[in-house]
Amino acid sequence: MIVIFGSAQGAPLPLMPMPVKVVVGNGWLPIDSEFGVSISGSSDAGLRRAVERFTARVSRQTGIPLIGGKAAVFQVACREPGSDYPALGEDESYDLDVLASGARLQARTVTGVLRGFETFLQLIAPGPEGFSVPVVHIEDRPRFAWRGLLLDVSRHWIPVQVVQRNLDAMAAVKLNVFHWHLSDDQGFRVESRRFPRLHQLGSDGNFYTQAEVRQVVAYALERGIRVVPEFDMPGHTTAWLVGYPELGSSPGPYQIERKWGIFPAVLDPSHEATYSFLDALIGEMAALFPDPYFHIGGDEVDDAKWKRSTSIQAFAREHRLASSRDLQAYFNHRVEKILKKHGKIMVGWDEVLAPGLAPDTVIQSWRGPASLAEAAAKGHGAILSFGYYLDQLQPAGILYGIDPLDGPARNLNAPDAARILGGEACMWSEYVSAETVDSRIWPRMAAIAERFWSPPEMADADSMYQRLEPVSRWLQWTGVKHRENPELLLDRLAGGRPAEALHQLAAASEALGIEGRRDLRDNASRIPLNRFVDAALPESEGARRLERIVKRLPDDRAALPELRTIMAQWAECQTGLKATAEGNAALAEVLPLAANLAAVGRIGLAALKHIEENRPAPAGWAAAQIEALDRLEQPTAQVRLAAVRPVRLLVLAVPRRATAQSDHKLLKLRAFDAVTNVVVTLPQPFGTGQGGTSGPPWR
Ligand code: TNX
Repeated sequence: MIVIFGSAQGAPLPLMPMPVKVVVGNGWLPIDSEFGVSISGSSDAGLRRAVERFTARVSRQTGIPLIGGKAAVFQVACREPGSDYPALGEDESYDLDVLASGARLQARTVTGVLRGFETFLQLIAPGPEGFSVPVVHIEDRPRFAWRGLLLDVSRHWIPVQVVQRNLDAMAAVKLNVFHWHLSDDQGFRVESRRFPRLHQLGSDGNFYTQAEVRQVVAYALERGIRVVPEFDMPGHTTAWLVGYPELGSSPGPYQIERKWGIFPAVLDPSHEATYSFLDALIGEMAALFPDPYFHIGGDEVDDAKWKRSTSIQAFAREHRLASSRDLQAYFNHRVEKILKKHGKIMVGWDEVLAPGLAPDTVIQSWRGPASLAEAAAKGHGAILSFGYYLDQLQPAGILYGIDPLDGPARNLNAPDAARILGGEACMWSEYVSAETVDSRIWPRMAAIAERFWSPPEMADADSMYQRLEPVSRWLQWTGVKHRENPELLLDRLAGGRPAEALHQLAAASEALGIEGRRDLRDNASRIPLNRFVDAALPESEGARRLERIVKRLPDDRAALPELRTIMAQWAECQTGLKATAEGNAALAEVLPLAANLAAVGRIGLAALKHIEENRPAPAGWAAAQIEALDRLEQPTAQVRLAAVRPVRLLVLAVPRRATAQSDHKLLKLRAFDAVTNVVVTLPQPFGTGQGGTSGPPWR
């Protein structure tokens, strides 16, 4: 395998996921109004629609209305007709050749063509002669067959339109599984005609009609994305029991949960009526979702109600089910049979792994690489989600560093390792709304998509970050609002007043993830997600750019004026914000943060002065600044100041005289931080090896 990536200018091509093989040549293929696509080989309606969408996107990205004419500019050769539905493990490979005179895309399947189109679209850029694509030869295929995104639409409602734009962005980075987490304690989100009280009483009116479900499934399949529905059971079922309390392990009545956490509502596994209900419901849902895989959740079952019920305990004794685990295994076994009857293969979280589980059941691992490897070693298909929890808002570099085949999976023999099908990032929506979800998924999801698609050697975080920024901007053309909505949220907070300082402050900040927002666990679903933290991004592009610049000091002094401008802006932030924030309750919590940024800016200015004048700082100065920066980095208003990181590097770049002993120690420690760039404290690996009822430590 050869991976040559780069462009004539030396910057890496903004491709993500990076293809298996990229050979860049000389010259460009111009895109003008005569750009057109011809299809040879197999050509069916699905492929023709894909071509239409593709040309519309070329037009959208360039602003050039395409009138066609030179139909042969882009030749697409697809060897096989499209399938009715994308299959797990289907051939997604493609070859793309771009010459100055025209381009050619070859693939066996329509899905391969779709993947190739996205690569081509990522390559379009304005060049010396107008919009063009570099001359290039690309060969590409995915590393893993299962490359997914879980979207929780229960904790916060996510309307169809938002789902669809995220499907477009998923397809753009070659993801192929949309895991739709459709029910949980806070909402049952699909219309059920068999059991209408599920959506009528369990959703606050926020549910997808069956027509909408079909629409989304069709939308996804046109983009080469499978839709795997999840109906979480037997726990996480409060919303079901509001309308059907008789299915519960205690009499009820039940109400939709308004909080976040793990709740006692749990289906009664001892009751035949539970299984006839599930048979009818699964039958109804199986007909809506063509995918052969059907997710039953199975996570985090609180067994208190089982233990307290005399009838359930009697049932357990009668069936020799010694523990709650056994009881859940019995339940899973029954559900698995129902799924089989309706032509479905079961998928479940780690907790469903138990002796006697049907061998084709796929395990999705949230507990970690050990349980992933265990599932694979026991003969099950396995998907890694541990480490890819988007709701923790970790930087892309951390997510990128996690590989489904790392850790214990390395010790698996080849057939066992082959059962690790891939991974899924999880967008749990406790602290995410329809407005903010795009910015919590993108662009970080693109880095994970590269992990799932590209060869494992493609692991250099610097290269990833260099490409992530252009890819993030490009993703806007797919329709996702990860950059647009946060700006709007800030303007809303400013209420029409000038908001420059507020935008600067947001650009210098990073929102805390789920662990940092625990104070909102109660009354949670009714608290609007319209604060500064909701507008702040998980990761600051600006801070990262500054870090890169500062790391080039003192050799590259050309950047000093720009650094000074930014530090001065920061130093002014508090003053700037005051006028915007006056009499505005929503911004009150942001003022101390602005004061902190101003302090960071002042430290930066002082450091720059030393650097510019090449004047050593007095003994103890650097250590004192580092200590101050540590304090300024402590979260305020549920965000962390990313601005601290480049300024810390700046302080370390200040020339020093023979340093006092205490300085030495401190600076050595800090320099280590700066080099490894460990900017967040990683949360403890959660749930590793623990029972089903205890959740991650932050819950
Ligand atoms: C755990 S891991 C959950 C979800 C929560 C999430 C919050 C798993 C299968 N369940 O119910 O939303 O943590 O991060």
